[in-house]
Amino acid sequence: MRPEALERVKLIFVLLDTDGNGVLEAVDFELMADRVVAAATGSDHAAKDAIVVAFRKYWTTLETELDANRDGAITFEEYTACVLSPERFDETIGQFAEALAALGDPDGDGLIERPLFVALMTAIGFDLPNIHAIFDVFQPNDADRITVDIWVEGIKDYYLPHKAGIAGDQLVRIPTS
Ligand SMILES: [Ca+2]
Ligand SMILES: [Ca+2]
Ligand SMILES: [Ca+2]
Repeated sequence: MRPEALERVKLIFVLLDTDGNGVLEAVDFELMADRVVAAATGSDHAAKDAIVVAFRKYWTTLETELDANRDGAITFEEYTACVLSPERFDETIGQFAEALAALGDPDGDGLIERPLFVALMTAIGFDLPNIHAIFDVFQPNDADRITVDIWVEGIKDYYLPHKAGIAGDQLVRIPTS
């Protein structure tokens, strides 16, 4: 695994542990879904339901694949096994990526404005300077909008252990400016 990928895995574990008790459990994904839905201003019920479903599938996939001792909680040690067989998570991450990016585009024009992107990423727990850094790497147009497609691909890349030098690395680095 690339060291950049390990840093990404560490960060996402900390963020997914929404209640901060040190392990991932079903409740973390319910809390996270609530926070993201609350930030999804302008989205309709179908789009909000889709992200709730995606977060629940995210949890059930992790539980099925990674809860080695079957205690209903995933430790960081258990979680890191996800990088050994990333293909088992492709479908789940893909569904999550599509549902999240859709919340960024409530008017369906395929473009995401920076303020809504910031709101959604803040709800997940990323730091503001990192959120702006990744938005800039996603090549916003003159109206400061990125495409839904580039965000979906960025989310998928984030989870791939062999990837380095990708947009998602902006979320784990300390911005210098
Ligand atoms: Ca937790
Ligand atoms: Ca466990
Ligand atoms: Ca839009």
